[in-house]
Amino acid sequence: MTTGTVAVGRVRAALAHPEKRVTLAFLVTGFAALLVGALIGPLQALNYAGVDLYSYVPILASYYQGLTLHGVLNALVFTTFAICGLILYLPAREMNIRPNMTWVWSAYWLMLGGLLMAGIAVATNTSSVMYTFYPPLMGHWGFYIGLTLVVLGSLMVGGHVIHLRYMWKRDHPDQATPIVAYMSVVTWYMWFVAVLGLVIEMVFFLIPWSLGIIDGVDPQLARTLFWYTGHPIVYFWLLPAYVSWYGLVPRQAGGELVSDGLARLAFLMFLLFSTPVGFHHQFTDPGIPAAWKLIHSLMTMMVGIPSLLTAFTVAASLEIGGRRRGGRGVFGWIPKLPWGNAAFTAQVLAMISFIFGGAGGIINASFNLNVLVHNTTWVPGHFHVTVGTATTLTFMGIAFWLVPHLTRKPLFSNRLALWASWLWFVGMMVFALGMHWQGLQSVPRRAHVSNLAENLQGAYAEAAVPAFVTGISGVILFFAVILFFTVLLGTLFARRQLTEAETPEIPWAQDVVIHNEGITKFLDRLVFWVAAAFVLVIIAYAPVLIDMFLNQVPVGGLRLW
Ligand code: HAS
Ligand code: CU
Repeated sequence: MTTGTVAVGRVRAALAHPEKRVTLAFLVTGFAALLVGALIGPLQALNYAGVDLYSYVPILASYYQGLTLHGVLNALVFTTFAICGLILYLPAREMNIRPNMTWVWSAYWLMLGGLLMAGIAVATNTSSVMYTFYPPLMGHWGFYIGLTLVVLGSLMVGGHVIHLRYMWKRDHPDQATPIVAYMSVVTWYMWFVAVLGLVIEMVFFLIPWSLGIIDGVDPQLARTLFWYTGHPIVYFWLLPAYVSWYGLVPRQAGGELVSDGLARLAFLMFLLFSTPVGFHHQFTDPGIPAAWKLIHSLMTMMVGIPSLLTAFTVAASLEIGGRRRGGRGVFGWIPKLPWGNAAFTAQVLAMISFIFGGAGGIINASFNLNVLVHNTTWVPGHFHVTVGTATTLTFMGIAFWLVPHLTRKPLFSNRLALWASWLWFVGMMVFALGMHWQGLQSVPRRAHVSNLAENLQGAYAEAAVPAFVTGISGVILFFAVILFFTVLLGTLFARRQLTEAETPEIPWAQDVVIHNEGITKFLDRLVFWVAAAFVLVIIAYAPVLIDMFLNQVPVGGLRLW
């Protein structure tokens, strides 16, 4: 083949799938945010081991500025950008419809503009308000408007994916939505239901407040609106990983998806139960009647069920793969899985971490146990094995095949990618061990414990062992970050182009046509299910929110940093 024909082939491929470039832009921007955010992480782990490195990092004015950057970039920015890439590209390819490029690029640029605004606000130390930005702490308006633009862009992408499914359904009235598209669209619908609280908080309260248009905000109302979105946002981070666990990983394992119906049911349950549970973040808040807290606690148990279904379906799907590869006996299929493939291994390690994340979550959600762990390091312990590993390590695993797929560049090194995945997994498990354990010793979260005031010296001496364990994890994770980004950048900047045959294809686990009949047809009536989700939300939130809106106690802003 001459260089000319190669070039023509490449141009044709790009024209056939122009959505590859926008997907890559979303992914790369997300991972760039993760690089900065994750590099701050080891400082925080070492903080808990009593090692204060903040004075050696002159660009960070305080522990709290570092923590805000870490949380905003990793949990809010990395996830949202990566998700907009993943669950735009996968459903569009599965349904074989080309997205409207002008629309999705506009969403991307809007989000990038928002990221720059919020990023500058935090980097210049005007907005060290953490990723929960509770009033009366007051950040710069650029922070709030920037984050709102990021959310708005994500809704543009989500709305478009919903529209693509609508077009697909029009052309295929006898078929059920293909499974990956189904899961993606349900995730976007869930996000639309979930985002309302945050949008109201930003548009009617925080933005006008930070601009000086209104004098005060009621902290209790703001917290409640925040957690209305703040819980389901964790499923917005998790469900795209589930899309891969159900829709792609079984194929990578050499197996298949064992149950299409259970997969759909699990996603529908997330649509219904993700949002009416936010009070489980506010069990210790005044102003919310205990009965409502208890109801949200019980609803949280409901939203645990689809994850238990997922554990069953995904494990069974992997088992088929392991047995097809020659595994025998009860556990003999496990060593037969393709552990040499980094794209696969990263995601299975992510699943294993989530067993612990889920167990901790159930403890958090228990009305009476929560008081033991709330506002201690237990909570960051929990969310580093959920969003920090189940989600992040899955996205890393996806990147190991998707970036070569999008760019036609070879993966820099599967071996290094395996090392990065294992180190991330081990580092996060050790971190979670240290943080959960310290939490049980009442060490507070979000505390600059390596720089305690004179009268508090030794206050957490009892937690010395888990504090040390946490510090070790920071060192392991530092190497994991370096290795992962070596692989990612090495892949992006590779000189060699893969041939068409060498380029990884999308590993669809299920490529059969599902007829739109019976229970599947019922599950496919998404507008009905969205309406049902709204009804549950109204029942769970209206009485308390109406009361809070009518009895506001606005307070002025504070800047404590
Ligand atoms: Fe959570 C706090 C309850 C899931 C993230 N959570 C947080 C915070 C974050 C977060 C960021 O009820 C802190 C917010 C803050 O800053 O204050 N969480 C839960 C519950 C679940 C849960 C019940 N959380 C998540 C997920 C997250 C996440 C997912 C991110 C992605 N969480 C809470 C509560 C709090 C909380 C309270 C407030 C605490 C407080 O006091 O402040 C459930 O969804 C968990 C269900 C999960 C399971 C596990 C299923 C296992 C699976 C893996 C199977 C493995 C396989 C591998 C197949 C039941 C699916 C097999 C492989 C082989 C090789 C054998
Ligand atoms: Cu929650």
